[in-house]
Amino acid sequence: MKIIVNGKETIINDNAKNLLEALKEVGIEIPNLCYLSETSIYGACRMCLVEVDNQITTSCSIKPYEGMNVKTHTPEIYEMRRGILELLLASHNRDCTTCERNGNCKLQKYAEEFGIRKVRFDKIDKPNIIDYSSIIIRDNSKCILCGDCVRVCDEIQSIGAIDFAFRGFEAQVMPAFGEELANTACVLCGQCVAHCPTGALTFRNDIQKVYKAMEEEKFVIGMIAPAVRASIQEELGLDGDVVTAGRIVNFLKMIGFKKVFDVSFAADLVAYEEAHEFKERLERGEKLPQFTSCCPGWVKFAEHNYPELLDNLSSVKSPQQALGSVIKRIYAKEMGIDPKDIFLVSIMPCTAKKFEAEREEFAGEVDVVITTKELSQIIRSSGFDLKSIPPIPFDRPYGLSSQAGLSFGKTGGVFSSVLKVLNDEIGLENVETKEVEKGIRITNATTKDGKTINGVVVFGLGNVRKVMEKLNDWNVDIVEVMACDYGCIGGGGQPYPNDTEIRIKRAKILNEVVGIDVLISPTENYHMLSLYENHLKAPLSHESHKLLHTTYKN
Ligand code: HC1
Ligand code: SF4
Repeated sequence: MKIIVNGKETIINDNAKNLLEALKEVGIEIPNLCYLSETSIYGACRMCLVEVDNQITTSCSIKPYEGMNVKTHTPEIYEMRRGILELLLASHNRDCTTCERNGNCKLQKYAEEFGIRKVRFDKIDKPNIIDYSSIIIRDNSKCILCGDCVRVCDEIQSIGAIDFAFRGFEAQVMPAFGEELANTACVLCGQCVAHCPTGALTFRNDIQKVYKAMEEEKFVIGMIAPAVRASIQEELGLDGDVVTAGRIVNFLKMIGFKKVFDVSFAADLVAYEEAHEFKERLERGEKLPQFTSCCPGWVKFAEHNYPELLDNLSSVKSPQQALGSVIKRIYAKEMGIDPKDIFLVSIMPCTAKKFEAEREEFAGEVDVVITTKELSQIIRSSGFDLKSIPPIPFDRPYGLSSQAGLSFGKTGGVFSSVLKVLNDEIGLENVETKEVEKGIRITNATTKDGKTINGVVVFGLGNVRKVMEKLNDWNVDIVEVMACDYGCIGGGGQPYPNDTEIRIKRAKILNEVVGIDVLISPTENYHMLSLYENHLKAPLSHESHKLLHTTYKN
């Protein structure tokens, strides 16, 4: 479609959702604070004002039409945007230097870009009440009422843990009845944090615990999740290939970590164990469909919403907890170290992993979880230039992984790894996948002896509710659930921005990283097989149950 943009004929995408997106595609980024491509349009911030056929209107809420005459940056619009920013800043806690979002806050960025040095309006101090009840921290004095968190939590995650309360100057975002977040159905997915444009929603920063452990001369071990290597370069200016992980391994060693292992190793282990669990359930015809259980946001969601299905969750621990268990109970013994002297630092893209490590079922396995963002803070504050640190391999034996293990970091990775193991062990034919809608995929396969397996891969907890309605119709045997859109690469602990566009880019990077690995299937991971030979005996053995399995209670 042809439109006029700032006096120039411009061809835009006919299918663009709105003018704001159409303009972005032709290289004009319209400022906005409340627009999310994934949710309904709210139109609250008014920053995306443009002039269309001589009328000022919001570009997020108007559909492009043939021949429309658009002006994006007139002096009038510029002044209006400045005015909006000043009004927002007048009622905003401007303690920027000590804010978790210092340096990557959208409001701060616009204040700089629009050259705002003085706010004309009187300062309105909002009550500075901070909710520290969970790992997701809410500070209403930094909230600009854009509603991004409310829409993500409700429309994408179908949880509605937070909403608007009160009116006018009193308006706030909070859980119902002023409850603390810890007492709500929040699953700690961090998607509200990922989409908050300011520091109103952040997550607990645990960096100091790492330094304290080093100071106390603990045997500090790091383990890096698959998805971290697809995003850390966004903050560090690196290329984002597999070398990134090797440089991080070397960096962590240089600052005092004794060993650095790969969570993808444990992903192989989990896929292997989970495939055997599924095979057994299939043979017995019980506890089907089997749901994956590596995503702690999903596990918490199931506990709140589908307690009757908890037995259907795979009893295999997540790779984070499985590796924690192996390190504290097997590695410590082999190395002659008291497990109490080991301090295990898990580096994750996910905020809910902090919660998972603190669940009482997993006590003592992982000592602290830091996110990709926190790792980047450690690297940046150290002054090291990661580009000049040569990559070194992960430590053995828990540093070897297959393509399958690495692919856990994005949607579909766990399911395809389980399929790979099943294919190696019982043989699969006619594997076909189709996308039902964004976030829901169905795969059908047949075993060599003629049994059909129907699998579903789903991301986004709102989509999970839809799948639950279809379990019988689709005759589902196995389901992979990831709470965050596109899987762990979109986790709440990933760098900002953390939107669909960047998640698709991360998935591509992870694919490239995965492609470099020479081992294809978990069954080829010889260090994992040695772990069975020397300690676990066999999948689902008594030993592996003790170390690798758990139960989830309502
Ligand atoms: Fe994930 Fe997992 S894939 S849950 O996203 O199963 O966080 O990356 O580490 O435990 O391996 C996260 C990623 C991660 C676990 C694995
Ligand atoms: Fe909602 Fe997830 Fe934020 Fe909790 S962490 S409030 S569930 S979006």
